[in-house]
Amino acid sequence: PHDRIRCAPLRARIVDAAAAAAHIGPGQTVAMSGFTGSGYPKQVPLALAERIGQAHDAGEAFQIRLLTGASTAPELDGALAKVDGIALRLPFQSDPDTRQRINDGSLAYIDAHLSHVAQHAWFGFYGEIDVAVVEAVAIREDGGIVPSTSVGNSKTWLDLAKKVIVEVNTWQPEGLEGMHDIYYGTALPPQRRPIPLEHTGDRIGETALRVDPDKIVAVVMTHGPDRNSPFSPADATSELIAGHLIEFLQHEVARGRLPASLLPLQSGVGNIPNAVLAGLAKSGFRDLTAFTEVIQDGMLDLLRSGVLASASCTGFAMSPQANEAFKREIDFFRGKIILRTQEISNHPELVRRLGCIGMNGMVEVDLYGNVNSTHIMGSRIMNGIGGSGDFARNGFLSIFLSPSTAKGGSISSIVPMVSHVDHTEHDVSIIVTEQGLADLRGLSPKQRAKVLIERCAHPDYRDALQDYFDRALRDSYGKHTPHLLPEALSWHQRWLDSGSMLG
Ligand code: 0RQ
Repeated sequence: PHDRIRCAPLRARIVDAAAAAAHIGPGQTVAMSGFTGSGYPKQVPLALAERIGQAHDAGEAFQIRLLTGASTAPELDGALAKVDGIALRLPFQSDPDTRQRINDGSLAYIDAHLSHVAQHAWFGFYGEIDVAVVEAVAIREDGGIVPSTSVGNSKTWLDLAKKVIVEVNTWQPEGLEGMHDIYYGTALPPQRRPIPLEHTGDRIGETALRVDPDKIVAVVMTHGPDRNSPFSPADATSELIAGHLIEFLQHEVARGRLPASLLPLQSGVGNIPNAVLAGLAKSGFRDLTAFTEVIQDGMLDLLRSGVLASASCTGFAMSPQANEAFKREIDFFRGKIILRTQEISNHPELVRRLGCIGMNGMVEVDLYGNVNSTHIMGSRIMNGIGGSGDFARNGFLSIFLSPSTAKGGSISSIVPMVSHVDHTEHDVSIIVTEQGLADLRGLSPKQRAKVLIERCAHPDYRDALQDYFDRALRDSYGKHTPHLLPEALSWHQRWLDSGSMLG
C-alpha cells in the first residue's frame, strides 16, 4: 500500500470493505465513481449489499439513494439492485437487475443529461450527499486522489460529500497517473466564467482530485478488473450503416463543409460505432480528433495507427484484450488521451465551440425526425439518455444510427410518431440505417418524412409509412406536421397486442 498511498496519515485509515460500508446508513444519499463500466468501486458496494440483505432478512428497512457517473457493473448496481437496496438511482444505467426494478415500478430512476448531473448536485437539486465512494489508482503525498479509468462525477462527489471512502485498486495501472485533467473553474452562476478549452487536447486543470483529508473516513485496498465486456466483431448490418456514414462524411469533405480531418468525433459505445471507427481508418482519414465520453477498443486502435491524433473522454469501455494492450502501452496512450470530468467532457459550451460530430444509437425515429433513445413502447426504459443529448443538441452534426428494424423484423425503427422523445426534431440532422442515410438538414417536416421513408425505412414497412403519411397529409388538422392522432401510436399498440408492428 505504501507506493499507492503516499500520504502517510491516510495509511492508518485502511480498513476492510465491511468496516468501510458500515459508514453508510439507511436513507442516505451515496455518490459513487464509475462510468460505462470503468473506474467504479469494486468492494464497498458488495459489502453494503450484504449488509442491506441482512437488514432486510431481519425485517429492517435499508435502502440508499445512489448517484454515479453513468453505468457501472454487477458488483455495484447489480448487487445493490438484487437486494432491493436502491430507493432512487441516477443518472444513466445499463444493468439488467436495475432495469428490471425500474420497469416493475419499485425503483425510482431519474434520467438526466450526463453534463447536467454535477451542476444539479451543486444547485442542490438532489439534496445533501452523505457519503462518496470513489475508486483511485493512488493517493498522493498531499492527499490528492488519482482517479482510475474514469473521472465521471467524482470531483463533485468529493467536493460535496460529508464523508469519503476511497478504494485504491492495485489492478489499475499506476501509469494512469498524469492522464487526467480535473478542471476546478466551474463556479456557479452568476460567477461563471468561460471554460478555457479551445482544442480537444488542451489541458486546463489538475492531474488529481482535491479532497479535504479529514473527510476521508476509510481507505480500502482492492485488486479487481473493470467490467471489460468482450468485444464482438462487427456484423453485416453495422458495416452497412458505417459504410453509408463514411460515404457521407467523405462527401461533406469534398463539398468543403467539413475539413479533411473532420471535426472532433463523439461516439456512443457498441458494434455500430466500432464499425464506423474501423471504416474511418480504412477510408484514409488521418489526424482525426475525438471529444467524447467513452473510449472503446476502436478508438485505441485509431490512436495506435495515427488515424486519431488525440482523444478526450471521461471513461473507458474496453474488452479484456484491449485492456491488456492498453496497460502494456500506457506510456504511449498517456500522451494521447485526456480523461476529464463528465461536466467538461460533455459540456454544451465546449461541444458547440469545438463543433463535435455526435454519433449515437437510437431506439426509434419518427417521420419528422424526433428520436427516442431510451424507451421501448413508450414506457419501458432501456438504459437512459446518457450523453447523447449533450452532443445532439450542441454538436456541429447530430447523427443517429440504428438498424431499420428490431426484434427479428417485428418492429420498425422508423415509426409514424415516436412513443417517447429524447431528441426533438430540432436536434437531429442525420439518420442512418442499413438501408441508407437521410440528411435532414435544412428540410421542413414534410420533406424530412419523404427522405426518411425513401432512404432509411425497411422495405417491409415503407408502404405502410407512406400510406400513413399520405392520409395524414389529407386528413390532418394541421398540414405542417401531419398526424392522425388515433393512429399515430397504433403501430406500438399492435406490437404489444400481436407481437408485430406489421399486424
Ligand atoms: O435489445 O438486447 O433485448 O435484443 O434495444 O439494441 O440494436 O443492440 O443497439 O446496443 O446500440 O442500443 C438506443 C439502447 C441502442 C443505445 C440504444 C432493442 C434491441 C436490443 C439494444 P435486446 P442494439 P445498441 C454514449 C451515448 C442512449 C444513450 C447514448 C442507448 C437493445 O444506443 O442506450 O446514446 N442510447 N449514449 O432489440 C424495441 C426498438 C428497438 C429495440 C433497439 N425500436 N424497439 N427494442 N431495441 N431498437 C454512451 C453514454 O452515454 C454513457
